[in-house]
Amino acid sequence: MAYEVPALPYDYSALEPFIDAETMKLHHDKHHQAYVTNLNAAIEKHPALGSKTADELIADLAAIPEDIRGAVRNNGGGHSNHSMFWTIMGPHGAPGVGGDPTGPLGEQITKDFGGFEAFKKTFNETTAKQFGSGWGWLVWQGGKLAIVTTPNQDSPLSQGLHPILGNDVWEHAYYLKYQNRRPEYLAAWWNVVNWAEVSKRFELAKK
Ligand code: MN3
Repeated sequence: MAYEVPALPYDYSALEPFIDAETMKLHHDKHHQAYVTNLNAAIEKHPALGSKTADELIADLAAIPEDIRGAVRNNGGGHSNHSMFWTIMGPHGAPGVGGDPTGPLGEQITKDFGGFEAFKKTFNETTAKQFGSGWGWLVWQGGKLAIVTTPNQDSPLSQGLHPILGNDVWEHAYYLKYQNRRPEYLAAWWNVVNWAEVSKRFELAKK
C-alpha cells in the first residue's frame, strides 16, 4: 500500500484571508504530493518497510537502511509534518478555531509559558529565527510543553518528542501572500489554528 496525500479537510479557500487559496493548492497538491511520491520511491527499494506509517518510519530513523535513510528522513518527515499541518488548521470562526485554547491544554500553556499571549510571543519569536526552511513546534516532553524548531522536514518524532502543533515556515507556505514577511505570517496563522484538534493531540501525547 503506497503512501497517499490525505484530502484537505476543508476547501483551498477556507483559510482566507490568512492563508490564500493559491498557496494552499500548491502546498497541498504539489509540495506535499512530491514528498509522498519521493517517499514511495524510496520504500520501493525496501518494500517490507511499507507496512509502517510515516510517523513510525521517522520515529526510528536508525532502523531505516542507510541507502534510503536520508530520503525517508526528508520525505517521510515531509509527509508526516504536512499530514499533521492540514488537520490542525481550520476556517477562522469555526468551533474551536482561532481564539484562545481552552480546557486542559489552555491550562497547561498558562502553567508552562505564563499565559497564551506569552506563549504566542515566544513561539513567534523562536520560529521567526529558524534559519532557512523548517518548522516551529509545540511539543510535549517529560510532563511539560516546550517550543522547539527543526530544520528542513525534520520531525520532533525523531527526537522522541510528541508534536502537539507545528507551523510550516518554508517559504512555500507563505511567500505568495507574505513574501519575506515571515513574522506577519506567523502572527496571522493563529487565526486558523484548530484548537479542538490540537487539544486531541495533547490528550494523546499525555498517554
Ligand atoms: Mn510545507
